[in-house]
Amino acid sequence: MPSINACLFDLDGVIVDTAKYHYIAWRRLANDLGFDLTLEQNERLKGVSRIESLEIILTIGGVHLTDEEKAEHAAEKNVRYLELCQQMTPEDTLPGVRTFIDELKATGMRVGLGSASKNAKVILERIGMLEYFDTIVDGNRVTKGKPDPQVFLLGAEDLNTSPENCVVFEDAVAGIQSARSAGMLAIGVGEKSVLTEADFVIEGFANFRVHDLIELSI
Ligand code: B16
Ligand code: MG
Repeated sequence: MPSINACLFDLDGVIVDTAKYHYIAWRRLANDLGFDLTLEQNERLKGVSRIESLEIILTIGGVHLTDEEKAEHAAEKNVRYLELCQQMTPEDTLPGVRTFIDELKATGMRVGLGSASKNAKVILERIGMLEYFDTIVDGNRVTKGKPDPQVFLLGAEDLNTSPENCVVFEDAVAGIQSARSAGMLAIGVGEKSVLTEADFVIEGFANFRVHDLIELSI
């Protein structure tokens, strides 16, 4: 297997648990439109862009809107989401991930962010990790969302490396598909039963160190 010299991290669900805030904001929107959104249905929104998430929700509720109405509702949801994110602090960083990235950087590994979120920089700022990444590819830079490989291919390009030398850490099915079609090693963060297409799955970074990554990638 080619040697790994770069790691690309998804944001929501890998670095920080923002899924709960996305859920609250989307659920309120669904309620405003007259239906409910379950936690199980919310799983389908992970890793998916804002507007595509709205399309999924409208299908769930059987609601038809004009493009203009969709844009208004997506903007409204984002205002609510950002309000909820105001309460985030560095304490909200998921266990072990900061130490893991520190350790990666100490070994000379390049580190990038690959997120579908247009709010990625605001979130990173709130948790004090804006300066951690050698590159940030977010929802403002991509034209094709996950499962398209674009987000991670741009990350590899920014880090002057090749896809086969990159590892991706992802919590969403769409993100694992994106990493795999980019030709990168895809490590799922979460449950094996959900992330079935990942090369490996880890529970999180609390018990995962750089030597574990090296073992997985050889
Ligand atoms: P925003 P990731 C994704 O981030 C989230 O998983 C997904 O639930 C969200 O809809 C998407 O970002 C867009 O987020 O509304 O902030 O632009 O997991 O790719 O880091
Ligand atoms: Mg995610």
